[in-house]
Amino acid sequence: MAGEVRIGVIGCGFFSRNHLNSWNDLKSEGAEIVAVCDVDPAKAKAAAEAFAVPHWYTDAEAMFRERNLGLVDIVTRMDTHLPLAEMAFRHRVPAIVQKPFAPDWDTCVKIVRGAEKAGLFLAVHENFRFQTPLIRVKELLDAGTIGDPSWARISFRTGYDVYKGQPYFYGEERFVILDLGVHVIDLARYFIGEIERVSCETQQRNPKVRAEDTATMLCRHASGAVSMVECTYETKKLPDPFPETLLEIEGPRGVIVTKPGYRMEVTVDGKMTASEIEIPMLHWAKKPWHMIEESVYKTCAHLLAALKAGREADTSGRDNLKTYAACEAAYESMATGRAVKPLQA
Ligand code: NAD
Ligand code: 89Y
Repeated sequence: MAGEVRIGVIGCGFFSRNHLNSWNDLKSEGAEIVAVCDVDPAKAKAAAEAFAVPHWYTDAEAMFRERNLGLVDIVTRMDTHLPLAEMAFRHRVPAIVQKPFAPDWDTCVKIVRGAEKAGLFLAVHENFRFQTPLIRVKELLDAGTIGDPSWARISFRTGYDVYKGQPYFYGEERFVILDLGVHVIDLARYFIGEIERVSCETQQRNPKVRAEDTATMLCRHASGAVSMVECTYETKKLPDPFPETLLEIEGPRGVIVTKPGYRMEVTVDGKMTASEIEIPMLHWAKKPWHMIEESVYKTCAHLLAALKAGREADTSGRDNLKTYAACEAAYESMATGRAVKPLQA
C-alpha cells in the first residue's frame, strides 16, 4: 500500500542515489521517501529535487521531530552511524545503516544494544548477498548441487578508480577490510557458515593511501571448511572485472565457479555446465555499476519486507556483528601474526 512506510534518508552523497532510486521504485511495496537530510544544504536540496522528495533538512534531529518517520535509512559514512542510530532509537524509528557498520567493534555492539533496548528493527545495508550472480550461487548451494562446501576462494580484486567517487578512501585509518572485507567475509559466512578463526596478511600497495588496500584472509569455518577471502584495489589485471566478486566453491560432488563477464561454471558429478547470468538493467542504472545498483534495490526490497512483516532482516545488526567480528579478527591477526577467533557479542 502506497505510503505505508514513511522513510527519511540521511546522507545525500555518492552512494545515496542508489538508495533514493530504490525506495522510489519500491513505492508500490509501500515505501515513501518523505524527507532527505544532509549536513550540506546543497546536497540535501539537490537530492530532494532530483527524487521528488517533499522535505529536506540539514539537521537530522529536526527531521525526526517533524516527519513522523516509519524508517530511517542512514547512508552516511561509518563515523556518524552511532549518533544517528541513537537519535533514531530515541525517536522510536527503525533504522538501516550502510556498511561498514561502524569504525570499531565496540561501536557496532553499542548500536545493536541500543536497538535491542528500544525494541526496534535494525539492519545493515549489506548488499553483496543480494547480487544476482551470488543469489544464484546460494540457490545452488542450498539445493545441495555440490554437497556441503569444503573449500572456497572468494575474491574481489580490482584496479578500477574507486577513489574518484569515494575520495575519502585516501584518509581511512582502516581501509580495505572495512570497505570490501566486510562484503567478502559476509559472503564467506553466508555460503559456508560461521567462521571460527581468521589469519590475515594486509598490504598497502598504493603509496597515496594511509592504510591497507589489499587483504588476504584465510578462514576456518565451524563446518571444517576452509576459505581464502581476498580483496584489493591494487590489481593491474585487464580486463578489470569490477565490480564482480569472483569465487570458486568446492564440495564433495562438484564445484561452482563465477568467471568475469557474469559467467558461471558448475561441475557436478564430472559434468561441467557453463552459463551466462543476465543482470537486470534498472532504468536508472549505469555500467559498470548496474549489478551493484540492482543489488541495492534488492537489499532495500528485502529490508522493507522484513520490517513490514515484523521479522528480523537477514542482514540484521545482530547478523552483521558476526561479519564485523571476523573483520576485527583479520586486523588482529595482521597485528599479532596469529590466527584469531572472532569475538562474540
Ligand atoms: P559520501 O561521503 O559521498 O556521502 C556521505 C554524506 O553524508 C555526505 O554528503 C555528508 O555530508 C553526509 N553526512 C555526514 N554526516 C551527516 C549527518 N550527521 N547528517 C546528515 N548528513 C551527514 O559517502 P558515500 O560514498 O555516499 O558512502 C556512504 C556510505 O555508503 C559509506 O558507509 C560507504 O561505505 C557506503 N557505501 C556502500 C556501498 C555498497 O555497495 N554497499 C558502496 C559505496 C559506499
Ligand atoms: O565501497 C565499495 C563497496 O562497498 O562496494 C563497491 C564500492 O563502492 C567500491 O568498490
